[in-house]
Amino acid sequence: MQQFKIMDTKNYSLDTQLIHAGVEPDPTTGAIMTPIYQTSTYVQEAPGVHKGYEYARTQNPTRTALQNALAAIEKGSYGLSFGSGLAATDAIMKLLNPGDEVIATNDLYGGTYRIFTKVFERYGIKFQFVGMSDAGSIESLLTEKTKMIWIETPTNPLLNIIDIAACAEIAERHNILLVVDNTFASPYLQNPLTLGADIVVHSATKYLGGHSDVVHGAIILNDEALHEQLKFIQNSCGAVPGPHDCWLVLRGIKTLHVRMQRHCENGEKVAHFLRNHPKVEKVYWIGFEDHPNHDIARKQMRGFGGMISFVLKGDSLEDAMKVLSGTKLFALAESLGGVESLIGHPASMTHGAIPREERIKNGLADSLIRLSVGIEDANDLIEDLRQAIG
Ligand code: P1T
Repeated sequence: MQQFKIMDTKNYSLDTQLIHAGVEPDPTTGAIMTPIYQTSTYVQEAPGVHKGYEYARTQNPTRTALQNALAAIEKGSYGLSFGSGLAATDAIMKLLNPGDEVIATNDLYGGTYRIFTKVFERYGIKFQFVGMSDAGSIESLLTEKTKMIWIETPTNPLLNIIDIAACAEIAERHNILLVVDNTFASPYLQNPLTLGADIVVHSATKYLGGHSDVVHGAIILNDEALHEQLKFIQNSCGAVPGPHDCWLVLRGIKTLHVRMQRHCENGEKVAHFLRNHPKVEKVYWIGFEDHPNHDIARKQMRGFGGMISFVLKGDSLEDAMKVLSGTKLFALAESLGGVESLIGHPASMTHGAIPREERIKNGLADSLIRLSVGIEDANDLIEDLRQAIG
């Protein structure tokens, strides 16, 4: 069998990389689309004599194509795919040892908070959750035991912006790892590795997949030794995705640029509509010039995305519930980043795992409504919100 030849896409723009990176016509048939290698094992000619593939937990050609594509579009050297975003997070945490400490942002996906506090704290890893709008304030919290800074930016669901380059500078000086969850931005809007981050993690379930039809996770990084460790964990712990799921993400990636452009356009229109609505108290959207870290968003991102949160005047949970049940186009569902618009209630849905006291302290109100603005017609989306808000 001929080996896969991977096209070197380094000199092409991101829009071209999204379509070609990692992907080559199938060497056996010329199929332009990477086949779904639905196999658990590969036949060897003699023990140890094989075509580079031994067992599908360890390697799968569909996964290899995706991992190479992920590395290219995140401007990294290596990509690793996992069965979910949280499986990728789990693998990163397994780099640590009992007694190690992690400084994590205090606004983050509820499932990430849950795996940190309910799983890894049991294994002796300590987490400190802190506001990071002023990245410089992290430094005073570091101890000899701190081994990792974990950030999401923009954060889920309050759309805080954290200065990646400033965090990377602190992490480098203290010889600790900076991990950036880049799910909300996607590689189209932000590339943390180019700003000095050590590891990028994605819930590829979201913008990368883009069609709400697959659960998937990804890690991208530059350091060879760290890649070897994570590849070892990927194979040893086995949270690998199936080839069909890899194929769905590969297909999603090909349209990331055109989808993200429309997510950004629609997000801007919906954010302004909400801000001007008399019944809306506050809109969280990173494109507003008075967003506390708007300048940092401008510096490190190429657009503002499709994620918006808001609270109604009066801060009434009952009114929020009416809006949540009243939209027709915005579907009431967990998740984000798909072509269709979603509406959600973080306090009871995506962030239900965070104790209420902790949530409120960090600014996540019971009445907060979160939108994942899709790529439908913006006027239809605005009309839907208008009739639901009343
Ligand atoms: O769902 P999964 O693919 O395991 O990804 C977890 C995850 C990680 N990081 C961020 C920033 C996320 O938003 C998520 C998943 N989030 C949702 C399901 C949600 O609706 O917010």
